[in-house]
Amino acid sequence: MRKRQYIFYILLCFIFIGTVTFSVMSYYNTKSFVLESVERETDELLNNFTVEVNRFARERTADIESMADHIPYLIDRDEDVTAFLLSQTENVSHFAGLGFITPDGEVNAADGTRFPAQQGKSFEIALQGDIAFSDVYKSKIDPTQNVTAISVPVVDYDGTIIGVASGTVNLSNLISDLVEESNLPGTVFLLKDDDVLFASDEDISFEQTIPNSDEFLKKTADQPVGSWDDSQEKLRFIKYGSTWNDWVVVVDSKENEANKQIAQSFWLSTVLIISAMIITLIVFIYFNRLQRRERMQAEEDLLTGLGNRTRLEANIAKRIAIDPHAKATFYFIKLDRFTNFTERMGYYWSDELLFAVSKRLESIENKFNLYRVGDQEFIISKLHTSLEKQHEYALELVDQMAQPIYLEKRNNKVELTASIGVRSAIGTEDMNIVMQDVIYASRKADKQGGNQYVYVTEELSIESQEQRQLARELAYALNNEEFYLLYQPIYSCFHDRIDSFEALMRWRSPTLGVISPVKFIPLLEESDKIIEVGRWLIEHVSKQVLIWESEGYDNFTIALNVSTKQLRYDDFLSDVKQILVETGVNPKRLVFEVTESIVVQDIDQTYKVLKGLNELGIKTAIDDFGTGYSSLSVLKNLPFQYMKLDRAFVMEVLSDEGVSEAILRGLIEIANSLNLVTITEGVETLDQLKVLQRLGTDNIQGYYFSKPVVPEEAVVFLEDKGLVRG
Ligand code: G
Ligand code: G
Ligand code: MN
Repeated sequence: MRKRQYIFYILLCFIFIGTVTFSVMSYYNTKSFVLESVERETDELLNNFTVEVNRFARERTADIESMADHIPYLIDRDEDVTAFLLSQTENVSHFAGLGFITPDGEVNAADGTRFPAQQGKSFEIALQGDIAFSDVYKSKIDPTQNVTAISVPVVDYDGTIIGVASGTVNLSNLISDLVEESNLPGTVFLLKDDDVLFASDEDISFEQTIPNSDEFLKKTADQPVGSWDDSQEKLRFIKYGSTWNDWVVVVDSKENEANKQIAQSFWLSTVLIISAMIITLIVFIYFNRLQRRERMQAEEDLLTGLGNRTRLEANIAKRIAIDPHAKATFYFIKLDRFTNFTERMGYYWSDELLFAVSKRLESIENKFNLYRVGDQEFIISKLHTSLEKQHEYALELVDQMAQPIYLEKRNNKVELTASIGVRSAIGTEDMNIVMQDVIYASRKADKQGGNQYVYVTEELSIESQEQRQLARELAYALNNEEFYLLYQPIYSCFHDRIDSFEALMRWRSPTLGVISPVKFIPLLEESDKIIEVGRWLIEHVSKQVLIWESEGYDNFTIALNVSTKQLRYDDFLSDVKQILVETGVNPKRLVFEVTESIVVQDIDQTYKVLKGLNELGIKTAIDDFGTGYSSLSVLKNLPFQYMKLDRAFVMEVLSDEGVSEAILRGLIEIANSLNLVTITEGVETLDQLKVLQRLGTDNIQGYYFSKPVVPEEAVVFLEDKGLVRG
């Protein structure tokens, strides 16, 4: 479960990271690809421009040179030169103007006009025999044009220079044409000596494009070809190149169409990442919900839909995490005798009933505070209220649970009650102990008859813990041989001597000391250990009989106590039979005592067992008679041979003005008429003894003769005769 969860989250993370990485990479790839191609295009463009400019200049220079070759033939007649120039103008349309400059500096233009040469310096150079290129100037013929003059010396046959052939060219026009052809995205500038002579877009000035133009110009002067880094904008290339006669072409790719591609890629990546995020989030939420639902189901009781113990623990843990000192009160509700109902009605109807009970509880308490923690066990966990309110609430619960429950499908009412344990606790307390305490309290309420609540006080909590410790230690007592028996002598009035004993169990715990059976017998019964311990007891007593017999005593019996659980145990009789066979003890030496309060619970069953014991030769006694709630008919219907009169009557026989005496007399009379031998318990003084003797009891047991003692001490009593005289 945990592992699966981790794998899932890791996978989800991988997918998410993968998608994001892919998107980012794809964006950067596209970007660098686009940038590269834009740069390449810009480079190509620049290259084209410079190559074209250079070619153009070469061709025009060649044009002028061939003109210069011709002129000596025509030189004698001015008109012929002018006509030739005119014809050349028509031939080579690339010139803004053509002319022949005489050595004295007069320009004979193709259109027949004459004027002094404007570009004296280049004229001078040409007159010296070199080809010269002028600065840029405004054309005389068409002042809107900025032109450059190409001057070539005209050499006569004899080698003398007779003038200069000159043509003016407009590079701006050339670049402008090229720009139109190239579909340039961006701007092209043509610079010559600090001047911007051409811009492909009139709306964009050179200063706008390159703010620090001085630096730029310096760079172009140092380095004929290069790029200008404008760090402000990454998606832009500014490249420049120098051409013929120090013209500089600048290409700015700012408006490149390809930039859109980058933007597109950017958006695509963004959309991808956002989608991945949303999908991851949705999957995550979905999975989380699924898990929560799974967890909720695992924390829910199928039958009632209430939370189960797991949820209770989780909720307690949550509450403690928020506030370790938070106080809460727990009400542990156990339905009384519910197993009886299940046995009688079967699982179907007991489920129906449990469901109805859960609905009843929901009518009292918010569902979130309600848990079903066992078959017929519920817990209400409430925030702490005053002690008074807790008691009020517990009482209300008892009341509500005692209201008959109507089962619609069956159309009948079921009478139910509950035993409730209540305890409040703060978060820092050990919840295990808290739960054990409320369960203990509920069981106590059950033992006290059910249909009530028991509040866990500090003392009760200690008692509950002691009981648990006792139970833990008791589990090993039998194997560790910590049980032993004491024997209390019983005096026979008729024989005037001790002729029987009652075997009484003791437990010596290594940690807790000697413990009374009043404390540990109920615990043994709860854990069913009483069956095993009971077998041990019968066996042990049988062996004691054999020992005493082997020592020569043959005038005694030993009584032992049989508990409810033992008596109800299916194999009880066969166990007893087996012990008789194995030890070979004479059953006539044994008396089994059964306390009055338990024989009434299931008379038929008790009858069978008692009868069975008698058939084996074992006598039976009804113990503690007179204080239980049995009716006298029990005596009529059950096969007893002895009646043990409860200690309570003897205790008050001298102090309650004859009441106890009257009851004892009556009981002894009944026993006599039913042929039951009487044993009166609890005689501690001679005065008590005398009253009992007068009343005619058959046997007497009590401290007057002896407390329960070890077998070696007990057996000595068999030798004494004439214990009581007078
Ligand atoms: O000996 P003492 O007074 O502590 O005995 C207390 C109670 O424990 C008595 O009611 C007695 O019947 C019961 N008891 C003592 N020994 C045994 C025993 O071996 N088996 C059962 N079932 N009860 C015993
Ligand atoms: O329930 P049952 O009868 O088994 O109980 C017997 C118990 O009564 C024994 O544990 C024994 O210790 C106790 N007992 C026997 N005689 C006397 C007596 O004279 N006084 C008191 N207080 N207890 C006695
Ligand atoms: Mn007894």
